[in-house]
Amino acid sequence: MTRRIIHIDLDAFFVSVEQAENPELKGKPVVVGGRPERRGVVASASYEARAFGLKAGMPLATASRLCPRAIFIEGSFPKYREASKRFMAILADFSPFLEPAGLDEAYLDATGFESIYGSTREMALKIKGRVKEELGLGASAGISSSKVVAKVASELSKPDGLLEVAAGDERSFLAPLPVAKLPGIGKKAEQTLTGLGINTIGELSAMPPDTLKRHFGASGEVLRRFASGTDGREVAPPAAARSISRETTFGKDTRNPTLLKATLRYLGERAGAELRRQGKEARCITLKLRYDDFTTITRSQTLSQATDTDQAIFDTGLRLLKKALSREKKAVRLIGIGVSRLAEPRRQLDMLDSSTARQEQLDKAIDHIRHKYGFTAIQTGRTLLLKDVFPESGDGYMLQTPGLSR
Ligand code: DCP
Ligand code: CA
Repeated sequence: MTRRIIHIDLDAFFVSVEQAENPELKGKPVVVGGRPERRGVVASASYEARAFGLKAGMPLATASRLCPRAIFIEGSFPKYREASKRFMAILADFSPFLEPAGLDEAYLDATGFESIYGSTREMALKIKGRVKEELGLGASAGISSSKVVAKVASELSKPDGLLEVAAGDERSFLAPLPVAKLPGIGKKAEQTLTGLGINTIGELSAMPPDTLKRHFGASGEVLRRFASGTDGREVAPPAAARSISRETTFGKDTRNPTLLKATLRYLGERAGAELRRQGKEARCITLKLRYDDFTTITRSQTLSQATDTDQAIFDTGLRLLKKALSREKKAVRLIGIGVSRLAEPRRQLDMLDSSTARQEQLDKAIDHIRHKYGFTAIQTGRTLLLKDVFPESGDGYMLQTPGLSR
């Protein structure tokens, strides 16, 4: 029996959340990403704004030039995360075989659900209806026998669309589409293919496997299978994250060590909070810096013992930062910190030395307060000065870009 998979993706997600909250924004060119005079890029553009050529990733200044009457909104990540949670909760009501693939998209395995909803199409329509009714958001859905074809179909049906590809039609559905529509084909692969005279997915599916292997290595075979509409990947909950990181771009490049340290402390606390929320500990701490000339460095340190305390994350990050600042005098554009080599805690409580135990208790108490009253409800002395640098939302500082402000 062929599978029935639904791929569902919210239309202009960040913008739609803003429009649902403020109906005056509906039907207008709206951009989430920040004020056009600020640095940064478009995170999400309404379809009205896209008519002017605006799209995600475009510098805000360019966007405002192309469409001067567009409405620019800073955006608020906690709000989008909340909407995402509610979206996923609706989907989970329809099928337990649910695989989130980002904040605003997911795959559902709907095989065998026809008897409940009449048809997969009916099921997808019901999902769209509930998302509209309960969240005020538009969604597009693709239905097919595999994940890759379902995703292409939902994308093609946007906005507010629904497109079903019948079993057996997968290959002919994909064949006329440009190769860039195939998931897995980025800008570079597209150029390579164009260079080889391959423009459509159909042409790609007919390429000799050897040629594909020469240009794309092992992924060549995957591309060829995807292009012929063959994709056996199961709908499965995603594996646990292998690392957690937080980063931000400064409004103005900086050499101020106090500001750099305070921001590092704040980002480290955000990463630490997520680490503890997942009940994990980390063995490796990584610092990331991007300088004013866009050169980017990362420096990592492996710890002798896994940790989940803010203090240990910060201490290690600070050591790496001091070393980097002593070596390089360029101004810093972006700073980030990450924790990796994650593992479940294995130690016995009584084996902890008492200072670590105190740290862990402190973090636990702070997490609790933050969960109840927002991230900046309680702050370490070091991060307080960020008040003058970053605007605050209900749940922490608003960093650039909103997508990374968690
Ligand atoms: N996003 C971002 N920066 C990007 C791309 C996306 O911050 N370069 C965020 C904002 C988007 C959300 O992720 O609203 C979802 O990304 P999508 O690619 O699904 O884009 P949209 O939902 O905005 O539009 P579409 O209707 O094309 O799905
Ligand atoms: Ca989307």
